Amino acid sequence: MTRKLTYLNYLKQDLLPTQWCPGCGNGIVLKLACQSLEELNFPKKGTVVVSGIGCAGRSAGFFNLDSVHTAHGRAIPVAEGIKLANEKLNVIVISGDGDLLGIGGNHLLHASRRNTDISIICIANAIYGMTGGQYSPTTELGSKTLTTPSGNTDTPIDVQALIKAHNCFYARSTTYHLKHAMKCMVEALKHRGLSFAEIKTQCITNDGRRRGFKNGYEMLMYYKDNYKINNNSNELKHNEIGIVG
Ligand SMILES: Cc1ncc(C[n+]2csc(CCOP(=O)(O)OP(=O)(O)O)c2C)c(N)n1
Ligand SMILES: [Mg+2]
Repeated sequence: MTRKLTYLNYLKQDLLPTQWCPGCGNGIVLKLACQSLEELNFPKKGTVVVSGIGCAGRSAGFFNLDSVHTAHGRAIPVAEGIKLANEKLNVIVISGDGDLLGIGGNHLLHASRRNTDISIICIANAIYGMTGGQYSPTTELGSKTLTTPSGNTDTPIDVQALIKAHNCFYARSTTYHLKHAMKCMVEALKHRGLSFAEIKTQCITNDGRRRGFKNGYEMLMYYKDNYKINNNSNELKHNEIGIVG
């Protein structure tokens, strides 16, 4: 059987393998994003990827098309600027939960008010991975991290509610649900206006190991067992993944 590997055209193959840790989910998101670009036949010359800072923020550099590695938290305003300068471009942000919802949270809030036509893929590992595992705005209540050794007591951001408050596109998936995650990305990329695909992604090195997971595989099995697909609802429950549009 011949495998279709043309999605690799969207990657700088000479940079592979990535520098991400063994068991990290970022490569899964990167591959699915490339496959989504291929599915939609996005032109390499008409597409730009923007990332902020963090492990997830390294994503932009791997794409074999124009990309920008911005300052921490600033991927969204840079993407908005690119779109304003040339509205014909497909402008995609790929970055981490800390970058997009923590330091960059204010930009997300206001970009969603403007409904800027950009697609945002959030690598949501619920941790500040690159800097050692400090808790992030999406860390679950009770979760043990470097900075919450007795368990997180801060309510995580309700990302769905934030995005839907301004009637933008929201989808949620995980790195276990490969076809579903790709569908979320494809629909987010097709959407006109601001779209946000939150992909729950495992970080074994600086998150999972503190929570008792032995390896990335166990974290994927956690996603498998704990997230159910619901594509027929306008509002996803905490343990549901789906496209709410
Ligand atoms: C202005 C600024 N503040 C803090 C940092 C340190 N810093 C680098 S990456 C990072 C966290 C990134 O977290 P996230 O976006 O979730 O990405 P991940 O590493 O988890 O993929 C922080 C706080 C920085 N580089 N710049
Ligand atoms: Mg993170």
